Amino acid sequence: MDHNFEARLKDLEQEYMTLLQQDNVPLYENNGVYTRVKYPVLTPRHTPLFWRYDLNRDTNPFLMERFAINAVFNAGAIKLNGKYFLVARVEAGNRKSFFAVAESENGISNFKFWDYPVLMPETAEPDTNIYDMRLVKHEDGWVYGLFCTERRDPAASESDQSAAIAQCGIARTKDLKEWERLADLITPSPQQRNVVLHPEFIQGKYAFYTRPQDSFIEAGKGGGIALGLSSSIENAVVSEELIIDKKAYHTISELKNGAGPAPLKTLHGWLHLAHGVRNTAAGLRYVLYMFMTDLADITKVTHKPAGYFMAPEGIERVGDVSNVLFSNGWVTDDDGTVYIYYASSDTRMHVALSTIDQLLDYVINTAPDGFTSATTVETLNHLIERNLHEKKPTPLISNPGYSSQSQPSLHEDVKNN
Ligand code: M1P
Repeated sequence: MDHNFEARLKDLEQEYMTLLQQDNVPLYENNGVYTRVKYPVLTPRHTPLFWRYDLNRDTNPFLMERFAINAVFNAGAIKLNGKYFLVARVEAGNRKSFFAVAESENGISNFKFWDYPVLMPETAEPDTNIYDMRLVKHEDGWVYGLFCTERRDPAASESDQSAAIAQCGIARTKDLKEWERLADLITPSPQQRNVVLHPEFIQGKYAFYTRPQDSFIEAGKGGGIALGLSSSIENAVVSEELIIDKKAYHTISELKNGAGPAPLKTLHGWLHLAHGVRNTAAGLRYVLYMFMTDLADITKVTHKPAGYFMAPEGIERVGDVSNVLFSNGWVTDDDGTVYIYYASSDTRMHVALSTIDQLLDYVINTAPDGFTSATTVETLNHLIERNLHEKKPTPLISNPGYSSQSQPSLHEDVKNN
């Protein structure tokens, strides 16, 4: 074995610098909706060497990895002071996750972790595991991070060491450095994951997208993405969860679904990105889908294209939990560019690029699910007919006032996300 400490360290440093300096490039993708970017934006190899190695020759003569990083995924995202920040779920080799901030100047390349991970304060009931932060700049002036806090189920028998209770942890910050932990969200549901804070007050209250869930994995009779209101954020209590986007038989979300990042406000409605889950012989399959809710009534889904928006492809299909795409962060630039940060297979982070105009066109003009094979053929035949026999295709769903050439741009400046 080569014990040449200095030479190995130089190699490690070189490899790390090359990775961080690698410029990312949008790939040519022809679906017209979004463009994937070539390289993952964060992986375990992006974590600093001084997290993984004891760099002291005396205490670590073999230059061994002393702290394993298993995965970097499911990052919340926000743009602050012109920079793009990801608050990633970093999973150590011991399966415990924690949050760490990485920043980039352009949102697609050179994401660099801050030296220290987030020191998340705890409530009186310590967290065993924390993960999947959704960041939102709320109109009350705070940046909130909502995340899943997981603890062992106190009712589980000694022989069952996997039963857990998931709940929503809430923390707030001004700078992503200092975090104030608030009380965990209380809801009627025994389990809670994928909770997202709406960026604006609704009827003077904080609005939470929740996912009522019966058990740790199964949503059970918890039927989909819900909305609930709380008058307090410091001691948030949602007493009623109204399902706004339910799971449905023989769809991409027949098993369960969950909200992604906080919705984006546009002139036409709130754009939502979410994940849908179905079971297959090969295990669960997680895909991303979109829908839009009404500006005046955020419980009302106005548009929902059939099927998925993005599904795992190529290398994305393989990882710790294969066949999973998951997104809990996106960022909008003032020019309408949307950076969709997504994780593949609970292993690494990627970004895809789109625009508010493209996403609106996709959501408004893609046919909804008719829930049967016959209605699917009907939708396809409608498109074929128009393509073969009409010179000027019209949108499937009319969108008065909207054209892809419209000036000014359709998106409203949403500076928080
Ligand atoms: O393993 C896939 C995902 O499973 C959970 O999501 P959900 O609660 O919707 O099933 C989460 O643990 C998530 O972190 C993970 O990516």
